[in-house]
Amino acid sequence: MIHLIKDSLNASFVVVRRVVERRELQVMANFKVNRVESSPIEGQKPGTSGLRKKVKVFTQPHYLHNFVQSTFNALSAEKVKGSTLVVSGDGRYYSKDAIQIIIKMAAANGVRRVWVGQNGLLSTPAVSAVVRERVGADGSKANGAFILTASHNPGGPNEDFGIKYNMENGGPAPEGITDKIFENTKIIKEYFIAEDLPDVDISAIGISNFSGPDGQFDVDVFDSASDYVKLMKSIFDFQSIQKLIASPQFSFCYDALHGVAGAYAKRIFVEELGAKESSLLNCVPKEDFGGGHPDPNLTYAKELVSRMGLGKNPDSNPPEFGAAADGDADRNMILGKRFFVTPSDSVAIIAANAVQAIPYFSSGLKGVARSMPTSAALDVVATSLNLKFFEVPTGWKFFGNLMDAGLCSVCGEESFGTGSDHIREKDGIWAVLAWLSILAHKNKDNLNGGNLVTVEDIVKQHWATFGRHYYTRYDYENVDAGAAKEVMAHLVKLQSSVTINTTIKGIRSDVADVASADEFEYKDPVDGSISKNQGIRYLFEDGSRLVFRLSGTGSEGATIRLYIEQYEKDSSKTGRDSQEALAPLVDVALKLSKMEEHTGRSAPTVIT
Ligand code: VG1
Ligand code: CO
Repeated sequence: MIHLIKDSLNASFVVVRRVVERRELQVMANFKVNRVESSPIEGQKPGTSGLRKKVKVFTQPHYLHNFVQSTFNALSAEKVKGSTLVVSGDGRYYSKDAIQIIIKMAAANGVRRVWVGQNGLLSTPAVSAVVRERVGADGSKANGAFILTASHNPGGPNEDFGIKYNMENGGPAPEGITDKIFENTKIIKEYFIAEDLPDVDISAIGISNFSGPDGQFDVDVFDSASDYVKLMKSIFDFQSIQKLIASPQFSFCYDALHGVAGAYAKRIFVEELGAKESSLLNCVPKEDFGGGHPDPNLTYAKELVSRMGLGKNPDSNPPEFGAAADGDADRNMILGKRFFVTPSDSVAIIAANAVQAIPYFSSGLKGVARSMPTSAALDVVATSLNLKFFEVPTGWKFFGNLMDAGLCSVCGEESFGTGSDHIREKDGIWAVLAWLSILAHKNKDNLNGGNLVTVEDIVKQHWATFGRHYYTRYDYENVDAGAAKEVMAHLVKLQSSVTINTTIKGIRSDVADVASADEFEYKDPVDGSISKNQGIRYLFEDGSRLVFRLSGTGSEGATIRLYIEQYEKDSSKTGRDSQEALAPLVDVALKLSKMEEHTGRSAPTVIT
C-alpha cells in the first residue's frame, strides 16, 4: 500500500513538472533545402555495431553528412518522407553538434518529426524502447533511430564517436541495410540539409514546429527516462525488489562510469526502488566519461571493483551486490561481494530463473540464444529446460530476427551483454533488475533476519546443478592490422591441417583432442541470410573450445579476441580459480596462434 501511494505521488509530480516545463509550440518561418555537393570518403563501413571512428575523423567536412545521407538513401526516399526519427545517444563529445546536423538533414530529406531525448541523451536500450513503445502527442510512432555512441570506447576530442541506425523494430539495421549504406558512401555525390533551420534547444522539453517544402516538421524533445522506466515497471516486480533493497541484510552499488546509464540509475534505483544516493557511483553523464574507459569489466571499472572487495585495493566491507554499465548502457557487469559473475554464466542463470523470478516471463521462455564465442553455459540450461536454442554470430543484430519471429526470450553475449525480447538491444539496467529479481525471489522468506542467499551462492548453486564452464577472454587491442590478419590466416590454414592434434599434443599433452575446427558461418533460420567468416573455432572432444576473431568495433588498428572455455561437470571440481583451470588451454592457444611472434605482444591488453 505504501508503495502504491508513493507511486501515485511520484506520477503526479512528474506530470506537473512536465506541464510546467513543456514549451509552447514555436511556429517558425519556412526553411529551405540546400543541396550540397559531396564525394565519397573512404572507410565508412559499419562494424559490429555501427560506424565508430575518432572524433577527428567524424568532424572532417562532409563525414557525418555523407553517412547520414547514405543511410537515408539506403532506406529509400519513400520511407524517409513523412517518417518519425529518433536521434540521441550516450552524450559523448560531439553528440550535440551531430544532433543538430542530423535534425537539419532530416528536415531536408522530408522526415516529418525528429524525437530527441532531453540533452540528446538516450541509452541504446532506451532508444529501442522509445522506437517500440513511445506514442507522440499526435499519436505518431517512430520508424527508426540514429544512435550516437561508440559504446564502451572512450570519449572526448581525441577519442571516439559513433553512429548507428536502428530499424522500426527497435533493433540494429541488419547486414542487408548496413551493406547498402556502405555501398552508398562509396558513390555519394550530394546530400541535403536545411542550413537555415535554427539550432533546436535540446536542453528543454517541448515541441518545436517548423515548415519546409515538404510541409510541417517538428522536433520533439522529451524526458530521456520515462518511457524506459515505464517499460521496466511492466517487466519486473518492483515491490519485491524494493523489499530486498530496504532489507538491512542487503547492500547495493551501481557504477555508470559517467555514461548515459546515470540518467536512468537515479530514477530507477533511487527514486523507484529506494536505494540510497550513495549507492550510485559516477552516475553523472559526461562528454568524456570523466577521462575513463566506459567499459564495465574488471580492468576498467576500477572503482566499483575495489568497492566490491576485488582487485588490487579491495574495500574491507563490500556491498552484497554491485553492477556497472558501459557508455551507452547496453552492457552490464554483475558482481557479488568479492565475487565476479562471468557474463556467460549471467545469461544462463537469468534464463534458469526467469520464469520464477520475473513476471514478464511467468508463462515460459520462447527460447534462448547466445553469440558464438559466449560459453555453452546457456546451452546446458536450454537442454535441461527443453528450450529452443540458437547460436548466432557476434553482435546484437542477429538476435532481433529470432525475437521478431517469437523464437527467443532471453539472450546474451560474453562481452557483458544480456537482454530479452522486451526490446531489440542488449540492456544493461534490465540485466541488473533481472539479478535483483532473482535475489529478491531467492530471499523472499529470509529478509527478516535469515541468512541472505548471496550472488556467490546463486552462481555456485547453478554450477552444482548444471556444471561450470570455465571461461576467459584475452583481448589484444590496437595491434597492427597486418599482423592481426597474419594471425587469422595462420589459424585458418592450421585449422584444416591433418596433423593439428600432433601439434597440440606437442604443446601440451594434458588437453583433449580437437574434434573439429572451422570458420563459423551462420544461416539465419528466419530469413535464410548467410553470414560468413564469423571467427575461427577449435572444438575439443571434452567440450572445450578455443575461438579467435577480429573485433568489429575498434576505431584504430585491429583487436584480436581469443576466447577460451572448458566444461567441468563434476561438482566437486567447479570451485577452481578459472585462470588456473584454463592454463593448459591458454598455453595451447598462444603457441598455436604464434601470437607473440606475429604481434610482438607478450601479454593481452585486457583479460576478462
Ligand atoms: C564487441 C563485442 C560484441 C558486442 C559489440 C557491440 O564487438 O565483442 O559481443 O556485440 O562489441 O557492443 P567486437 O566486434 O569488438 O568483438 V557495444 O556495447 O560496443 O554496442
Ligand atoms: Co554499449
